[in-house]
Amino acid sequence: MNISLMGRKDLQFVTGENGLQMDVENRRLLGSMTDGGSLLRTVDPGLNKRLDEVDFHRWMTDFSAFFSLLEIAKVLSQSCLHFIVFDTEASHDILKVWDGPTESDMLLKEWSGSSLPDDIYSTFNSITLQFDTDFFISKSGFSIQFSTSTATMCNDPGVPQNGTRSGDSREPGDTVTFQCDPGYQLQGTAKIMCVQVDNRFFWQPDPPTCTAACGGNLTGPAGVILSPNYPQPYPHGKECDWRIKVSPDYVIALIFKSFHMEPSYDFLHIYEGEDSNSPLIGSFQGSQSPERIESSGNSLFLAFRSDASVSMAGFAIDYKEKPREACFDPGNIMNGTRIGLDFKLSSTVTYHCDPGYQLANVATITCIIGEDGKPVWNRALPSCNGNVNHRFN
Ligand SMILES: [Ca+2]
Repeated sequence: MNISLMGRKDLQFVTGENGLQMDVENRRLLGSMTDGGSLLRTVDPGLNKRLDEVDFHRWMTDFSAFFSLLEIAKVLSQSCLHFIVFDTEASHDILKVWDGPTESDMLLKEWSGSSLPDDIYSTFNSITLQFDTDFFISKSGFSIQFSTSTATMCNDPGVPQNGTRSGDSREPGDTVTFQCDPGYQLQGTAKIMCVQVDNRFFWQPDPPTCTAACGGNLTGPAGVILSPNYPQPYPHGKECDWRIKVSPDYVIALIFKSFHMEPSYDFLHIYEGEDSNSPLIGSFQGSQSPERIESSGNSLFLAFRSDASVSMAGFAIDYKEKPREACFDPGNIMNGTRIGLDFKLSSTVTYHCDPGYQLANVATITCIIGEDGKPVWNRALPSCNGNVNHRFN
């Protein structure tokens, strides 16, 4: 099926309740189109006056493969597709969008599942949508708005999820750079340039994405470990290994920020050492993780294992190093200051409150050997309370 929408500037294509389907006998496309967003109607070539817009020959030819193609051609210069609704059977009912005709081989992107895609732009004067569905399970489908304009500069390259962008200029020759949030890895190139070729304006190379990778080697003094795809559910059947190694004479603390795994089937195993032959500290699953784990040596090995079904959001874990014979930096308190920068065993740190605030609890903490044989502060931090017997003049 091929629907050429000549010169239309705003048009929505909405699949029917049972997805996009074709009825050969009645020569009817089960799906609907809307003009301007309000009027939904089924494209029925037998009744519809827009017969000339539907290339029946292609439609019928391709029907045997249960294949549909919507081609929007002859727009001014570039098109923008804006998704209003998107819900298809993940991995089986797939929407593909090409820059130009399919023969151009320039696949912009493909989607399936239930996340709403971001806007997507063509750089040619046509854009092609192809929707492939299998014979099973139909979701509500998609609704897409499209608009066209004459390009004079590159499109907004967007900001990657879990990342940031520096630079706003989009003229030919301009560059913008991207950076990922801690724990995410840049897929692609950090710096891209706006390029003009004839009437086409496009970024080269394509803007990068930021993804939570499956495993890695971490050597910095601090960092973040995220389950693959975090905060989206982790993939099935994954084995991801992380090695953390900090300076000699330092130990590692893991601080669990979030932890959601399928109980009894998906695990995070943590080993005291460089690989899985080292002693196991613990195997964690479900939503029960320790608040914090501290190593005895300067390396930890984390092994994530997911089985073939059911996935959850996974985990976000901060790690940081500290000298072996010392407590962690205890931090500052609100409305107060501290004296003492030495966190070694038997060192003390003392807190003072700002004027107008009164100290609650004991002002001085001491680094001692805790019950687990590791250095720990002997008591909780004090706090500074405001408006205690405070008189307004
Ligand atoms: Ca699972």
